[in-house]
Amino acid sequence: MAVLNILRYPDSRLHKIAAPVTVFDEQLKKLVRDMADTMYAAPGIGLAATQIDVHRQVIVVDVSDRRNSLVVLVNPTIVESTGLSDIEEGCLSVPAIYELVERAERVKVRAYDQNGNSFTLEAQGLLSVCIQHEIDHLQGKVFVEYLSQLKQQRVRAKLAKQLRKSA
Ligand code: K1U
Ligand code: ZN
Repeated sequence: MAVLNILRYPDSRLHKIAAPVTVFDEQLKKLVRDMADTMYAAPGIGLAATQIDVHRQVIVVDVSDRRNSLVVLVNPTIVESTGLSDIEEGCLSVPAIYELVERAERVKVRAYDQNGNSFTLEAQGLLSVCIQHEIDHLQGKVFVEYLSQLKQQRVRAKLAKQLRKSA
């Protein structure tokens, strides 16, 4: 089991754009296992490789209550989105900040699993929002960057206070 360090906003490495995975090998399977361990330990319901400073298009998600329904998305692409969600988001890279961001209620995603098998997933509700949030991470975008400048200033002030407290 390997629980890895999660980058904290505003770390500039969170803005790197992830490259597509081209080789589905043992190293990729280990990355997926480590990401799942890190997500469950946090605890979180999703994690993008970007957040552990690995800039490859890999996401893990588990929104189940029993934490036993891991979804692995390699090179994910949203091919359809409909509706408007009203679910507040959190982020392991922005601890203790929860905000509403405009997201689609339902998405259809094409991706590969860790073995290189392609599949299509139709998601709604929390799973849909979480997948959109994680795909943003792969594109170097953190959810607070959708907020107004004023709200972003408040977030930065809160995070700085958290850091001072923990020092
Ligand atoms: O990407 C991340 O930082 C993970 C993030 C995913 C997410 C949560 C909510 C809406 C959109 C995306 C989290 O997991 S934050 C933690 C969290 O929401 C949670 C943790 C434990 C139990 C239930 C939820
Ligand atoms: Zn996040």
